[in-house]
Amino acid sequence: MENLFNNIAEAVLDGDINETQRLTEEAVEKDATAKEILNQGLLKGMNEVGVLFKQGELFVPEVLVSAKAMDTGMQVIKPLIKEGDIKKSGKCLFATVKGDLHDIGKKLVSMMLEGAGYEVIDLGVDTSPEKIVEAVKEHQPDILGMSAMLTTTMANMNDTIKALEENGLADKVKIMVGGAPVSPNYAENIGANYSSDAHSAVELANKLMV
Ligand code: B1M
Repeated sequence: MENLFNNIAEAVLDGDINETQRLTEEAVEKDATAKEILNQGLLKGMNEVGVLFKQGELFVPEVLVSAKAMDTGMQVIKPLIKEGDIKKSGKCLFATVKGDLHDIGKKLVSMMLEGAGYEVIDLGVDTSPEKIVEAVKEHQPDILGMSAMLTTTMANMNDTIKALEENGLADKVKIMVGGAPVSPNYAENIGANYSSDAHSAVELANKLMV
């Protein structure tokens, strides 16, 4: 099985969408768990993409194709994550903040929350504070989750919280933030709750819902 996981990682790194899908399906058929496929295959490949991107050995178009391959694999394991006894735990509204186009981490967090029984409404990427305010009014979620992957877009989380305050909505919704540049300190400073990954995001959501 280890070879198969390595091949999945390789397929993501190569941006080979069909191969990522085929190998992920093979791993599911062989009863690998969603966690194994993610950690030892899909995420391993994506992490390597991140390293090569940083070193300037991969460029945006290549990273985009790898992201698409990763997403295709995630769709294959989605039913596994959603298996189990699902009871409705609460409603979450998720968005990647304004100026930021990264959505893989947010999708993963959304998927895990859905697996834990939450209803998730995903507003997508590059979401302005105004759009989030409107969506909070419309959907009245229990939790608002914001994701940022760039140090330059993190501040838009704070702007969104301020916009919620101006509209009298800040105390009507629990706010969660996350993403690589976001720290527990930063979250605390802007009055939000922090979790570092998809697994702890579910734990945090459960805590916030009590
Ligand atoms: Co971008 N990018 N990127 N990129 N990209 C990073 C983030 C970067 C670290 C790469 C690097 O330099 N090493 C760097 C940011 C540096 C910084 O600001 N500190 C960077 C840069 C610079 C850029 C551009 C500016 C590059 C350019 O154009 N010159 C540009 C910006 C575009 C924009 O957003 N306006 C850009 C573009 C892109 C692509 C579009 C090509 C593509 C995104 C495609 C997509 O998402 N659909 C992309 C990608 C894929 C990456 C890397 C390689 C991978 C990100 C990823 O998906 N990781 C990334 C390098 C890296 O992270 N190693 C990089 C896998 C994912 C599962 O993890 O997103 O961390 P992650 O999510 C985790 C946690 O963070 C957490 O849980 C998730 C699951 O465990 N989490 C939450 C996330 N959100 C959460 C919310 C929560 C709770 C937890 O509650 C609400």
